[in-house]
Amino acid sequence: MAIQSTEGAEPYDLTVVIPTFNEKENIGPMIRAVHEICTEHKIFEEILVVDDDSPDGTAGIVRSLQESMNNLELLVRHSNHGLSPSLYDGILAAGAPLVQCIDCDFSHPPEKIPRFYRCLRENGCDMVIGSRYVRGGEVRNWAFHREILSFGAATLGRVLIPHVHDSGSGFFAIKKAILDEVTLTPRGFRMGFEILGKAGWARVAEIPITFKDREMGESKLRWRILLQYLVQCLSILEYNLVQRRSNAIARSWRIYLAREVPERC
Ligand SMILES: Nc1nc2c(ncn2[C@@H]2O[C@H](COP(=O)(O)OP(=O)(O)OP(=O)(O)O)[C@@H](O)[C@H]2O)c(=O)[nH]1
Ligand SMILES: [Mg+2]
Repeated sequence: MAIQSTEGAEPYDLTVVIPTFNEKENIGPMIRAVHEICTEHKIFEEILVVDDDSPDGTAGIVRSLQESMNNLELLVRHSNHGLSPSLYDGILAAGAPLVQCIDCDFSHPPEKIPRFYRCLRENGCDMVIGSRYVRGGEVRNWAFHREILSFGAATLGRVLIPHVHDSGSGFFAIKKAILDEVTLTPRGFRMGFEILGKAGWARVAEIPITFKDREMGESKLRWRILLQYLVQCLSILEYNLVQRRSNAIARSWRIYLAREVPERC
């Protein structure tokens, strides 16, 4: 588990959660890229790698990097494998009040992290999403069927959370406090959507990103992820409309119908 800041030590500004499964080619360069950009922008970051016991030795690479980095933490999970459950465990274990999630395969540009951070820290946002579907955002090098599937899923997401264009993005940052008193059921690949659909956010901003397909390592995306997404949509509906434990859907529709200017960061 991530080490909480010990007494007397400087508290972290930001925890960067990197979920991994068989990312031996990418994990070292990604940790270095995150650390360099945070250092350049004077962000004191904790890097937390959440690995699902990858057979390719990803965790071993992190352990060897830990010898020279004391802000690098590793959480190895042995059960309930999956991307969203890993992100959730990472968020819960984060030592900082602000948490950034980023894929390990360089599909998400780490150089945007300082902008997410400023948005949370200075612009009063509760959640910031790296969006492929706002002006200035794009997807590069994806097969046509993936573009269609992703756009279709984003459109379905807008039925529930209409004021956000890319609710399925895995590149997002939150104030951890918005999860207080919230029961999340992480499943599939869309952890950000689970948070948008159930948590107590007030201001959400989207930052345009260029999403690049992975160059190294293997994709873990499977058809069952699509099924899990449909179940997740039902779970969010039930949480809002039957259990009445959140009014996130109503809040999002209110913002959308009022045509409130989207938050800019
Ligand atoms: N801990 C953990 N991480 C995972 C799991 N599945 C995927 N990941 C990580 O989550 C991130 C996104 O997974 P990807 O396989 O890149 O999924 P994708 O971006 O939708 O698809 P591709 O880029 O085509 O591979 C990467 O950092 C993966 O290593 C999992 O089951 N557990
Ligand atoms: Mg990827």
